[in-house]
This record gives sequence, structure tokens and C-alpha cells, in this order.
Amino acid sequence: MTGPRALLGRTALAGLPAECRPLIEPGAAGPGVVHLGLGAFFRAHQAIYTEEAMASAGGDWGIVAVAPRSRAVHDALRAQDLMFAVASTAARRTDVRVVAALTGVVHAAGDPDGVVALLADPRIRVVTLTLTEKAYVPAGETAVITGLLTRGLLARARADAGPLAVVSCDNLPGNGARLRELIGRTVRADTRAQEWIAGNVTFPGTTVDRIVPAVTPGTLDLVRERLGVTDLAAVRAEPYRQWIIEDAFPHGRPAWDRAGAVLTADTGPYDELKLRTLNGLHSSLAYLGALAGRATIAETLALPQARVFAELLLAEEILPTLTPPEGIDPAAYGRSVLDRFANPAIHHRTLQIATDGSHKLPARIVRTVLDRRAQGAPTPWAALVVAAWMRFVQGTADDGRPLPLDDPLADRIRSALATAGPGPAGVVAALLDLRAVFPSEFAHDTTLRKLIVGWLTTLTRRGAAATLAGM
Ligand code: CS2
Repeated sequence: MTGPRALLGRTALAGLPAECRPLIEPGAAGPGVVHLGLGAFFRAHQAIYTEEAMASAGGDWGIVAVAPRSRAVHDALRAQDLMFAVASTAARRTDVRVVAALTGVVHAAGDPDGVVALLADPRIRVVTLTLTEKAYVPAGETAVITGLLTRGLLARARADAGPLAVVSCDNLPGNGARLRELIGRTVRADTRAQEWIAGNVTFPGTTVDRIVPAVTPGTLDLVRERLGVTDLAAVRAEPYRQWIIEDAFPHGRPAWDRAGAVLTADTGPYDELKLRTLNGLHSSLAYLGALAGRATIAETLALPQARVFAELLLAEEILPTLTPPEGIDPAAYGRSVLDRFANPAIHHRTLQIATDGSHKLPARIVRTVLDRRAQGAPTPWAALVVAAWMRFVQGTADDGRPLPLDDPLADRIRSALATAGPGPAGVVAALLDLRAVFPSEFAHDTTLRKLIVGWLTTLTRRGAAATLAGM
């Protein structure tokens, strides 16, 4: 049965254009992976890799996906026999393909014990997670999920269900080690649990990359037009994708390498390259663009001199801090990143990327600045980014429109601003005191502080567009 009112699902498959059909038969593979975090990025990244791995090498690596909070995608997938489409959009071409890698969905808030039981199931040999940066601090916003993960590991130990790899797919340097530390802290009082985890659980590091904007009604319309049925869990992404994975899987893994993933002994150099370049430039453009009233990254990059600014930041401040992975030319990589940002078909909103800045800036910008300062060099372009963030968190765009402050530290940022001294210097002093964002060697660097105050003064007087144009 097809028709725009019909939903995607098994009965609709035969009616889909051949090139849109899943690579594997839905439900044919048994469960092998649990994924925590059912967002758009997971659907366009890990799910695709895992489906291609199963299509190419077989294996029971079906994914049971856990939705932490929101029910919407969970419910849509249930209604669609666990299938969803990914639209890969280049400037002039969009490919749509339905993915059948899921073998189950669970709503964590509604069924926490179900998640624990799943993690103790011997058929599950790999857990992957996309929880975002803010999950990796104790008592972070997603502490419930990391708490469930710990409970699951303890239940697994009791059930003697075999070893497990727990794979963080979040944008943090050394994400695997950080997750190991976070889990270690939650079982601090339990020596036997610690021992079991040390002997049975690995936390491979990964570098993940694909630009996947939040889903819009336009995405759903496009997919409906291509498939001839409605898909309420569809996502749209750029064609490019990358996954670098530390090869430490004690109980097997999907043949992700067959799907283009790179298995390596150390993801460190890839992490730094990707986080400081792609994510660093993303956040930089997001704050400047949001201030200038630009809705998307592509529109921001089209502002006069914006690309020049990004290239200077890249060449003069980011690249000199990197030790690139073997065989990769970081300057060429940087240029390719800016070309990807310019993809006009990817409407990646500046306000989406601007969220959670207090958790993103440290890995993306602050560490670049610290390294560059340690080399004795000035960092004027990164200082402009910090100033743009400081203006952004004050909540008003250059045209006077309000800007949302969606950040786990919003209260602390607001109270710092409320008690700040007068003028840009007062704002900079107050915000540099946020130790979670700016370590003391950053905050007490007077050369750097002067640059930030200078830029904040210019941004406040002239606005972000004119500041860029006048560079
Ligand atoms: C973005 C990332 O939202 C953000 O903060 O910088 O989600 C970015 O699109 C991905 O890391 C690309 O791989």
C-alpha cells in the first residue's frame, strides 16, 4: 500500500523506487548492538554504517535504539516497522534510502528497567552512544542515561553475559576515555564492579563526522515525494561521512570497515583535527552568523569576508596546533570542510550549533588558543570567536532581536552577566571567570583578554557583519 497518507513500513517496501529500498531485509538480523540516543545524527551515521556492514558481511548486529527522553521518534519508528529514510543531499542531487538496521526501540524514560535488561542480554556485544557533549560531566543533563548504562553493566556482570564494547560517538577529544572515567566514578564504591568492568568492558575512542541538521518539515516533504509514503523519522544529511574507530572490541563488532569506517589503534590525531577544524569553525561561524541574523552556516559563510576570516583562523591559529594523522593534509582538509559548510542544500541552523556553547568551546576553541599561546603566538581570530560567544550569550542579535541561550550553564552565565562591571571589559572579566569554560591560564592571559575586549567592543558597536567586512 502506498500513497502520501500511507506510512513507511514493510507493506510499503515493494512499492518504493528500487534505489530507495533498504540494503537488508527488515528484521532478518538478530540484535547485537544497543544504541543510546535516537537523534538525527545516529540515524544518518551509525545506523547507516551498521546496515552497510550487515549487507556486506552479514552477522546479527541489528540495533536496538534507546530514546532517552522524547517519545516522538520512538513512536514514529514503532509505527513504521522500525524503518526510516536518510536523504543525502549534495548541491544538485539528493539520494533517499530507507534503512532497516533497527531491530527494536525502547523509550528509556518509560521503561528504564527494559534498558538495563537489554544491556545484560548476552546477544548484545556492542553499545554505541550519541548523548552530546553535556553528558560527559558528572550529574550532566543526561546523567540518567549514563546512570542506566552503569546499572546495565552491573546487571551484565551478575548475569555473566560476556564482555562488551561501549563506544562513545560524541564530539569530545578522547571520548572513550572520558566515558570510562565517568562510568568509573559512578561505581567508585564498588570494587567488584570496577574489576569486572576493567576485565570485560572496553571504551573505544571514535571520531565521528557527518553534517546532519535538525529535521525540518521540508525534509519530511522531500522524503514523502520520493518514497510515495510518509516517513515521520526521516533525516537529511550531507553525502560526506567519516568514522574513525579505535579497534578494541572484546566480543566482536559489525564489519564497519566494509562500510568505509577506519579502524585504528589511536583516534587522537583524528579527534583533534576534526574537533578543532570542523567543529571549531562551525561554532565560530554559528555565533557570528547568529549575531548577524543569518539563519544557516551556508548563509553566514556568504557574508562579506566570512570565508576569509575562517581561512585565517584555520591557517594561522588552528593548523599550527595540529599533528595531523598520517597521510592527511590538514590544510586541504580545512578547505574541504568550508566547502561542505557552503552546501546550499544543507540548512544547518546557526542557532542549533550555537547551543551548549559552554560545553563545546573548550574542545573546539579554548584548547587551540592555549596551545597557540604556549607557542608564543597571538590568537586574534580565536579571540574574535570568544568575543562573539560573549556577545551571543547576552541574548540580543545585532538587529535587536532576542537570541535564545540554550546551555546547561545558562544560569551561571546569566548571573555572571548580571553582576558584571560596566562595558565590554566588565562582561569579558565576568565571563572569563567561568572556570568550566576558560581555565585560569586562559583567563589570566592579559594579551588575550585585551584582544577579546577589543573585539567585543567592535562587535557591540558595529555588529558582526560589519566586523567581518572590516577585517
Ligand atoms: C555541530 C556538529 O551542532 C554542532 O555543534 O558542530 O554537530 C557537527 O555538525 C558534526 O560534528 C559534524 O560531524
